[in-house]
Amino acid sequence: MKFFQKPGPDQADRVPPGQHLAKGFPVLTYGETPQVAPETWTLELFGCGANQTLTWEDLMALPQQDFTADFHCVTTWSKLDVSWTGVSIPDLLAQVQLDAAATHVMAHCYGDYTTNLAVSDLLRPENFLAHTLLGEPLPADHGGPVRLVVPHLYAWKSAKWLKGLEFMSEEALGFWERNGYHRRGEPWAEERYSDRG
Ligand SMILES: Nc1nc2c(c(=O)[nH]1)N[C@H]1C(S)=C(S)[C@@H](COP(=O)(O)O)O[C@H]1N2
Ligand SMILES: [Mo]
Repeated sequence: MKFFQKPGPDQADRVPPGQHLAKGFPVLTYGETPQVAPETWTLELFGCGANQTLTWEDLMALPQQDFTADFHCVTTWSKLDVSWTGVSIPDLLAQVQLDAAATHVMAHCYGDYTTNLAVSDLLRPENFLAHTLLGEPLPADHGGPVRLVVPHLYAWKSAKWLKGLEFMSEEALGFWERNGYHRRGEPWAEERYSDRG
């Protein structure tokens, strides 16, 4: 069986260095897959002036958009043009009055995975919370009911089963970042591993 395809000429310039195109859409999860029903899902926005809990209904009441984005896993597979539906991060945070001190964020997940981002890397219009993948409810193994998607960074930043965004005035490291992965993870610069000794 062949797991990787050679990118065509039109796709080659969209595949970052050291990456290969995956067939299908692999699932990459550390540990068990949490089972979270939309009715019980909540998202806490907290820290540095944020103080809000969103339910599924609240999320659905926000502007809904289709997003097409490339997806790059640090284990070297990439998938181009994944189509999702959800809510952009600027729309999600429109009502949140963040302190000027809020420079970093920790994404918290059901199942206790965490990943860290700079606020400037989170607050981009191409970032979003996804609840739909290819027109179907986001499957549990891909992070349903709701995941974060941050296309410009390696996919370990795209937290599945998202349950919280914690705003912070200094950087803290998430799960993979404490275990050797790069604090930022930009695929075109191949920011795969931490340079801390
Ligand atoms: N909560 C949680 N989010 C996670 C992970 C995880 O193990 N737990 N794995 C990350 C990694 S390493 C990748 S590559 C992508 C994989 O997403 P997929 O399983 O939908 O392909 O999810 C990221 N988000
Ligand atoms: Mo990954």
